[in-house]
Amino acid sequence: MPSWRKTAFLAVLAIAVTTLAASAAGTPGTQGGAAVRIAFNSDREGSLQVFVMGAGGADQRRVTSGPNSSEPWSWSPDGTLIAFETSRTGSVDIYTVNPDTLEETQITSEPSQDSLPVFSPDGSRIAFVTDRAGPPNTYGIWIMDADGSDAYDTGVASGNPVTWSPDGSRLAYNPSGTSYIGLMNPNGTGQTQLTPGPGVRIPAWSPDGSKIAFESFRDGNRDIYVIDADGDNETRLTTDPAEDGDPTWLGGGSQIAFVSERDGNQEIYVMDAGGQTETRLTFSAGADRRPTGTVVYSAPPAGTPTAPPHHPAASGATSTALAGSP
Ligand SMILES: [Ca+2]
Ligand SMILES: [Ca+2]
Ligand SMILES: [Ca+2]
Repeated sequence: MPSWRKTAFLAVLAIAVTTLAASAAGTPGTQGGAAVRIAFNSDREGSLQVFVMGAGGADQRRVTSGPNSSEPWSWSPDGTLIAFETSRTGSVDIYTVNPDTLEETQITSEPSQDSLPVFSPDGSRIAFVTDRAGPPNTYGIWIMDADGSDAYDTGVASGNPVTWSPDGSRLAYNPSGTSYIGLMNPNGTGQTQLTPGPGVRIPAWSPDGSKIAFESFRDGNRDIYVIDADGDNETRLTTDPAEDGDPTWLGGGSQIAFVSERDGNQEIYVMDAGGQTETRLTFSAGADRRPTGTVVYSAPPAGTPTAPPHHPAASGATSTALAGSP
């Protein structure tokens, strides 16, 4: 099991949800005339599945089904595919799903635990974390073509999420056995330490390449910080005493979405990139987490489908996921 799972937010996987998410009023946010969408992970209907919403929290809709959990980690750069990991196959594997057509493609099928898929900025490759080099449950960073072919081992041990620089030349990561963020070339060379520790992980590179957001426990509880990509100007962005983590940049980089437990359970929030104007986007009794944002350059077709329910709903629960949808 990757180390991020062991230290993840309080596990709340068993909550049976009986209420629909209240969709925030308004329409998805726009940046430069293009709609912003957020993929995220929620167990509001049973198991953890992939959902999407507009940046304002509108039109929250489930896009995966199937047994066990499915967790999103990145969008393809053209905004058409969400890369996710799932344990539906027995071992963990990487898939993509088109959130508008719900068409899925299985990318990995090895017996190893293949997880944390992140598209390269040009969409040609996927960085991921796997134990396929062995021994089991010893994780490292690999890179494969986007169709799963030509996978190679960077030789760098890590069980935590990675992020690409926007030019594709560097990866930020959390080396195994450390609690700081390092930088490296995609072939594993050129390793440097970016942040001081301790308790630092889940880096997210800003779209303009100038900054890296991350989460850290360094001030007593989990909060979100940002640092220049050259290591200067570390700044704390959240100050709530609750757990705040999982940062992701939205669209052009003017906002950061994140997860917080400040309202009692995991919910997704958005703030501006300077840490002001925090807005709550999800209102579900379930765990809502792992946001990943993208800019969608063409609006999704009207009446797009929702994945059929897989898990029989608990008594009184509804399986409808179209909160706020037309
Ligand atoms: Ca596998
Ligand atoms: Ca906090
Ligand atoms: Ca929630």
